[in-house]
This record gives sequence, structure tokens and C-alpha cells, in this order.
Amino acid sequence: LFLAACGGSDSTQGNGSASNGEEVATEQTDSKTIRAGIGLNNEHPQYKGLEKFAELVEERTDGSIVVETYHSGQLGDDRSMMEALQLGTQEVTVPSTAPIANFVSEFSVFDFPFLFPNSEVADEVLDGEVGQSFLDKLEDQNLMGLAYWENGFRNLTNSKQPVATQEDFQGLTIRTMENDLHLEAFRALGANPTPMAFTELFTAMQQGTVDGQENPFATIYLEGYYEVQQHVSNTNHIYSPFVFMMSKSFFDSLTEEEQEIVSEAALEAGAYQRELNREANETYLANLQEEGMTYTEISEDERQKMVETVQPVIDKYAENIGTEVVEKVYSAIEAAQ
Ligand code: TK8
Repeated sequence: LFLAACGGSDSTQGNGSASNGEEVATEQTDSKTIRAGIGLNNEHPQYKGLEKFAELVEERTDGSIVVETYHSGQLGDDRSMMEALQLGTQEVTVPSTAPIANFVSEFSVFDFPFLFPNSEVADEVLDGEVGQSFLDKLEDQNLMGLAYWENGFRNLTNSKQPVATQEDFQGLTIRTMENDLHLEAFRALGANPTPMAFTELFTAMQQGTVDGQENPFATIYLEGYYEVQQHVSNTNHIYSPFVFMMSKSFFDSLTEEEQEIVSEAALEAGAYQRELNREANETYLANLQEEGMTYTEISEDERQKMVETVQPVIDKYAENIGTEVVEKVYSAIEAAQ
């Protein structure tokens, strides 16, 4: 909606500047522009990753590709940005896998609660053959999945009560991502889930439309949720991968060399982003407590009860997705351990 108004990003690199007069302007007609947008703000490791991508691409293409970076949903939310990529009105976005499942339903498997035991296993599965086979499915949707980045393990916050057990979910109105599996898992746990775009979340918490939400510690801290949320628990209930994706029509319009450069840069920037993200998620729980949030640890016993509670939901989705595909993911996880 406010795409045009909010446009300029502080990290737009200099190739677009026409201050040197006509000569530069003539050169520019040949340069291609990537508008890359994300939902999180410019403090988040996701944005640092995007800046790294911009830097690598501009350096390696000698400015024949210019990357403009946009954060905080300036270009829209995850779903609308993916639609813009399909239409060719935006070139890059980095959504969580949950909203991607609305385009390619199989992606829900990565959002199975308690699927990945840790980030390293997730890396191996996502960066391997199985992960690639999912990225390939995006092409039919006019989307090119170039790399997996990391959002991370999701943790519950709310404004009402400490959550230590499954019973404590009872009655809490929780914003979830726009994904049916997330919705059903939270319903199974006893919460009252309500799906909403990320860009509307802060206001919803501020106005009390929802009691809580779930996101990795980095997001909770860097988006300032401690201002509107009192309690945080390490539920670690779902690992959210990000997918770095490009409009396929744009990708197809690039030269082979440019295609290699953007593909490689998406991976390299992703490695950098994951590293920063893990540091951030380790650090920021302490900051949340300093900001006055109460931290409640989920015991292994209680987490195990949650695992059992959501199992029927997982079974249902496994069947919908197809047992063969799901089994491949499970075996890759096993092999990575
Ligand atoms: C940012 C989203 C966000 C995700 C969510 O665009 O919606 O809660 O975790 O970080 O992808």
C-alpha cells in the first residue's frame, strides 16, 4: 500500500545516483534493478543478510545489477511480496516457509512442530538434496528459491500469564502466521489462534486484539515486543526457515553469468545471515529479561507433552502432503544426526 511513499532504503547502493551527469545516466540504462524486501526491520540479521547480498551482487556484476533493500514490510508482507515476485513487480523477498505453504503446500513439512532438533541439522537437511527438491517446486509458481536462510526456533510471548505447561496456553489469543498447520497446532494446544500478517502484529498486541505471538528471540527483542508483552517461554515449538527467493521471470531475464552471481550471493549472504542470527538468538533472551519480561522455562517433561498433543495434527498434514515426501525429510533429519 505505502510502497511508493516509503520507498527509499538507507542501504540502497550508489549505482543509481545520476549526480555525474549524462555519461553515467547512459550507462545506467543497461543496469538491472533488484528490489529486495523483507518484513523484519533493519536491525535484524535478516536485513544484514540482505545488505550482504546487495554488496556481493553489486561488486561482482560491476554494478550491472543494482540492489535496493527494503525492510519492515515497506514493500508488503510475506504473502503480498511473493505475489509481487510472481507478477514481476518485485524481484526478491525472503519469507518464512509457513506463508510459502499457501503457494506450495508441501512446504508445511518444515513447519511441523518439534521437527528439527537443532539449527545444524536443519542446515544439513535444507542445504542438501531434500531442501533443493522443495526449492524446485517453487518454479511452477514463477518463483526461484535460491537459498535457505534462518528465521529460527519460535518462542511464545504473551501479556497475560507465565506459560510453563500446556495448560497455560488455555484461553490465550495467539497470533499465528498465515498457515493452517500453525493454526491447528495452536488450537490443539488449547490456545485461541488467529492468523495475521506480520506487519499487523505489533499494533494487534498493543491494542490487545491478541494476547500473544510466537517468534524467535531476535525478532521479539529487535521488534520491541517487550513493550507490549510481559511473559516469554522457551517453547522452541517450531523451527522457521527463511527462503531467499527471486521472481522467476526476472531470474530468466538475467545472463547466465548474472544468474550464477545472484545464486552464489544468496548462498553466501545466507551463511553470513545464519551466523549473525544464531548469535542474536543466544544473546537476546537476556536483553528481554533486562527489559522487564518474565522468563519461564519449559521443562523437558512439559515439552514432551506438547509433542504428543500436536502429533495428530502432524499426522494429518503428513498424509495431506504425501507420506513419501515426508519420509524423505525424516530420513534426512536422521542421517544428519
Ligand atoms: C517477517 C516474517 C516473520 C515471521 C512471522 O516477514 O510472520 O511471524 O516469523 O518474521 O517472516
